[in-house]
Amino acid sequence: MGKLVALTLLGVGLALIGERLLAFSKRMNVSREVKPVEPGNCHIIEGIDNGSEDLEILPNGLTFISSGLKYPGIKSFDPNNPGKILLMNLNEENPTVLELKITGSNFNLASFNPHGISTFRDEDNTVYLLVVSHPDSKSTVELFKFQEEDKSLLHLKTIRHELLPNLNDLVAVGPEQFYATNDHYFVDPYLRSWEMYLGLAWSNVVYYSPNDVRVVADKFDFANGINISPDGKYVYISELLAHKIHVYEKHANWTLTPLKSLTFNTLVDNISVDPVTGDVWVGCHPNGMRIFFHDPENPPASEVIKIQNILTDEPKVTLVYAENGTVLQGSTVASVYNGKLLVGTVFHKALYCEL
Ligand SMILES: *[C@@H]1O[C@H](CO)[C@@H](O)[C@H](O)[C@H]1NC(C)=O
Ligand SMILES: *[C@@H]1O[C@H](CO)[C@@H](O)[C@H](O)[C@H]1NC(C)=O
Ligand SMILES: *[C@@H]1O[C@H](CO)[C@@H](O)[C@H](O)[C@H]1NC(C)=O
Ligand SMILES: CC(=O)N[C@H]1CO[C@H](CO)[C@@H](O)[C@@H]1O
Ligand SMILES: CC(=O)N[C@H]1CO[C@H](CO)[C@@H](O)[C@@H]1O
Repeated sequence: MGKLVALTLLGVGLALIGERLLAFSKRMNVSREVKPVEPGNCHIIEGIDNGSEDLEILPNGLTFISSGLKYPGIKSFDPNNPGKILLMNLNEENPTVLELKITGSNFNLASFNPHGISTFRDEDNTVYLLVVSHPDSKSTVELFKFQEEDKSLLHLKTIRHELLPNLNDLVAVGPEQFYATNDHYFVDPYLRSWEMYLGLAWSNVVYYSPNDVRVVADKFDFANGINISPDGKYVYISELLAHKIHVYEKHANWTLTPLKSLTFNTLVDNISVDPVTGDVWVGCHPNGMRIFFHDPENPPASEVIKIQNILTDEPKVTLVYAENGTVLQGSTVASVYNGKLLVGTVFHKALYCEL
């Protein structure tokens, strides 16, 4: 009898693991090939080889790019140097990149590991840059003031909180106020891998301000990019391994209520919103396995989608760029300014296109 129970339990256990592994390959979308699509004149931007994980374009065309991410399980071509914030001016005819100097007495540059970024502009036009960083595998939000005169970032503050253990991206709603995604629940690298394999969907979104911090949305299968509509009324969240973009309504008390979700045939990563049209641009991974398990012979492809009229009953989805990884590996983010498109990647190069 005991043996029968043990065998039954073993069978059930194996079936469950089999089911989870099958589900894992679907969540990773392991077998889709990519047919090339190009919007027009595209070229690789010189001076970016080691990632352009997140980028944000200011209304005046100045662009911040985070580069050099080191993240568990993800490739880095430059594992021994700290990350950087790069600056580009999209009004230039052939925009070039420049590394921003970082100043501030309490900031440890050697462990700077920038990930998601967001800007906030106050009434005096001061530009604050908020950067998710992973010093020593931890999660912080670093607050900087952008000083355009000498192209530098003055470090003002490091924000840490127990509700911000595994940060990925953030969207600023004030200099010291933001919504942020935690892409995992477990901090321990071993447990976090199992969390991903099993699809526990314990990742969440947190609202942060100096005197009020709370979880405002949860149960995501890897909450990734986050952004806000130009009128500030809606928050968009990408759920990477569920292939979904969620639209939430934002209330005056900062709570979020779910409005709708769109499902895609690709892993949706970082989100940017066109400040003029409200269109949503998403950097995507058609094959998640190639992002998490890098093989130079089979590099991860890149895809960019544009979503128009996301709030209506019939949003229009366009595949704007697709490439199998020969040119651009692992696109994470895409953003537009004045007929120009920038596409960033987790650990590879960055692309500039004239639309
Ligand atoms: C990327 O990293 C490699 C390895 O450290 C380095 O040789 C190269 O100069 C870096 N490229 C850029 C543009 O920073
Ligand atoms: C926040 O505002 C919404 C909409 O007005 C309301 O439904 C909700 O109960 C409020 N929540 C809290 C915690 O105050
Ligand atoms: C990617 O596409 C290029 C050009 O279309 C082709 O030459 C190359 O073989 C493809 N690579 C892979 C890995 O499919
Ligand atoms: C800002 C942001 O969401 N960055 C994410 C972009 O995509 C990569 C790959 O999934 C993530 O690791 C980043 O966190
Ligand atoms: C090949 C594959 O598994 N494709 C799936 C990717 O994800 C979308 C959305 O969940 C599915 O519709 C595809 O079948």
